[in-house]
Amino acid sequence: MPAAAIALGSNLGDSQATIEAALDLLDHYPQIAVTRRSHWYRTSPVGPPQPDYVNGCALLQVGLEPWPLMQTLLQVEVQFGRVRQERNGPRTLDLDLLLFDNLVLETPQLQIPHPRMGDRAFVLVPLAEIAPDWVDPITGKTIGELLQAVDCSGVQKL
Ligand code: PH2
Ligand code: MG
Ligand code: MG
Repeated sequence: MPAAAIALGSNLGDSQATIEAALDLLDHYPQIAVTRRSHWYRTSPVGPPQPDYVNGCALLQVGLEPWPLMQTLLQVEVQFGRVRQERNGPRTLDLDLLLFDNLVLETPQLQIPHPRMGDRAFVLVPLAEIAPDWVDPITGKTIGELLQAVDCSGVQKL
């Protein structure tokens, strides 16, 4: 079964409870198994001024193609009250598909690896905890190597 890596984030409501409940819900889908979870981190917001985020990452084994998996993630966001407003603005739940095996996918609806993964410490710190040796198929670097190039000062373990 293919492996996928996802990022979870929230900065509205009870963020930690939301991302934990979202992972539990994903694990109950018959085609999805959550195999690893990172710790949760409090992170400084990137983008417009807004509350701090709680962020983390998880690894999944999936019996779904990338686009159906992405649609499932979007459905779960909506179930947890996600309303799409300002770009990069506050949200109750954000589920981003980061990696899918060693696939590179460039479509208008979905890009894999996630295009901003490599410069976001709030993604790389938790991802390096659970998948330090996963090779980014674009740069050929491991997640651990990508992490060394970013400033992690805004990311604190909860
Ligand atoms: N997500 C964004 C924009 N900015 N900042 C932090 N700290 N964490 C996030 O998850 C985040 C963000 C858009 O998805
Ligand atoms: Mg995001
Ligand atoms: Mg998103």
